[in-house]
Parts: sequence; C-alpha cells; structure tokens
Amino acid sequence: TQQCSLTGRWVNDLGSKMNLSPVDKNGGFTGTYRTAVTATSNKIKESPLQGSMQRSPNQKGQPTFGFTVNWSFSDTITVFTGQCFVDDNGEEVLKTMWLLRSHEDSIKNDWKATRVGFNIFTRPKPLE
Ligand code: B9F
Repeated sequence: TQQCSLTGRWVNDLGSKMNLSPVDKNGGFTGTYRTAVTATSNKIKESPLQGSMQRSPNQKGQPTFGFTVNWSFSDTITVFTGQCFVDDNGEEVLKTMWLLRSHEDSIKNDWKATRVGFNIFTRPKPLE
C-alpha cells in the first residue's frame, strides 16, 4: 500500500477544515481547525490543535494518531483518534472518532459532559 501522510489540508464529512503541520521526529504535530458546525450561537473561530502520530516501524504507511482541539470560542475541548488510510482509489482518508468534553459546574453533572462521534476526513478538491 501507498504511504498516507497527515501533513496538509483536510476537510471532513461535516465540512470542517483543518491544516496539519509536518510531523516531527517524535511524532508530534500541530495545526489549525475550523469547525463547520457549532451547537450554539457561538461565533466560530479557527482553533489550535496539537497531535501525536505513532511512529512504530510496523505502522509505516498507514499510521495511527491522536490530536486535541482546544476551541478558542468556547470552554470545551475535543480529542480525536484515528488512522490514516489509502483507500482502493489511492485516496488518503482519515477515519476518526472524537470525544467532546464540556465544562460542568458540579460533579453531579459529570454524567452529561461528554459527546462522542466519528468523522471522515479527505483531501479538499483543488478549487476548495
Ligand atoms: O459546538 C461546540 C460547542 C461548545 C460549546 C457550545 C458549542 C464547539 C465546536 C465543536 C465541533 C465538533 C464537531 N465539528 C467537527 O468537525 S468537534 C466534533 C465534531 N467534528 C454545545 C455545548 C457543547 C457542545 C455543543 Fe458546545
């Protein structure tokens, strides 16, 4: 199989966009994330992310990774984990799941603090 690279621009099934920096020697990377959706009247702002890619020799080509988006327009945080695949058409795709943690004022509300979901990221078309 071909190599799958995390670096560069991605768009997901919701229309959210992210741009990932090159991965360093230790597997670390940074980036920016612009979500296409927000559940409230919050004004969306581009938000920073920090990630880590698994660099074990047996992962070469289709690596696993995780990253955290620290939303700059709300007091919540989202962690993503996934794998970079090359599909049957030779296209790179990121298959991810996420957890979105909200702030709660009391431990009694902890039970309702976490949302879960999945996102599929592909490379944007040349005109996007
Ligand atoms: O919508 C979230 C939010 C936080 C406080 C009010 C609104 C922030 C943006 C999250 C974006 C998620 C989706 N975008 C994407 O690309 S991260 C996972 C999804 N993938 C109301 C209270 C807490 C959440 C909603 Fe809010």
